[in-house]
Amino acid sequence: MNLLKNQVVVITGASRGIGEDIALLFAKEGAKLVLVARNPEDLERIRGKALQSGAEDVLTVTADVSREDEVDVMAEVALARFGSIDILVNNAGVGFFKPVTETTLEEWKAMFDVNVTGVFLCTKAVLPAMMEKGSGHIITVSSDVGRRTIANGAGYCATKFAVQAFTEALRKEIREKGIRVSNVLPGMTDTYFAGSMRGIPEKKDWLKGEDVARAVLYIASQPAGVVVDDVTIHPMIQDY
Ligand code: NJP
Repeated sequence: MNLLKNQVVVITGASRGIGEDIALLFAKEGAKLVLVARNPEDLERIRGKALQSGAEDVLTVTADVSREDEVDVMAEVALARFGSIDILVNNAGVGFFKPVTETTLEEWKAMFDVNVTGVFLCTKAVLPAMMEKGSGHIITVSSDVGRRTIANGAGYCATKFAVQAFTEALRKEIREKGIRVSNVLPGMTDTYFAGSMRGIPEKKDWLKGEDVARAVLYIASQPAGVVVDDVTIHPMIQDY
């Protein structure tokens, strides 16, 4: 279909789960991909699959999205290789699901470092080039619990509410610069990440990563001048 032909797309957390499925779907649409995560071996595996799926070019960058130095280098090498960044997909995320009394400060900080600071740093790193070009799209994989809360998810929900606030304010701030800001808010999705949750329904009802990826593609492939703000996607049966 080539919906993303000549589009340079940075995807964080691209080494498995939802990020992998976004990478492979975008590859089929002919995008040039920059795949980001901390584990280089996993990234290389996805790079091979993305090239087989039709990606025009694939660069992998090992980086921790919560580290400003590594994120800045990621943006620099992406720009050096491709000359521009058209779409940033902020997808990397971590979650610890347990009662507040059992949540350690380390876990709390890890969630805020990746889910909130990581989105801030990656967005900040790509914005100057987008502003110079006068176009771009920041798409963040938030969560349906960025708008509602669940028991045993207080810290995680707090990070996703924070991300919703950050991106909604950013949308107003950079609209005039020609840059779109969109969010996908998925419900339970069958990934490694979701394996860490407790007290939730049986896995059979969950979304697949590719369901979320299709929502991201829908957002990313709108004509210029059309902005999809938020897409909430969840399983038909979601009783948690
Ligand atoms: O998670 P998982 P999902 N720096 O664990 C990477 C949201 N979400 O695909 O760094 C850079 O399979 C990690 O790679 P590595 C969720 O909040 C999910 O389910 O090598 N990258 C891997 O590629 C998140 O925002 C559900 O460990 C880092 C990827 O992130 C997004 O969906 C429901 C990193 C995580 O893959 C993708 O999650 C919902 C770092 N510091 C929202 N830390 C759900 N699954 O049910 C991790 O509402 N990564």
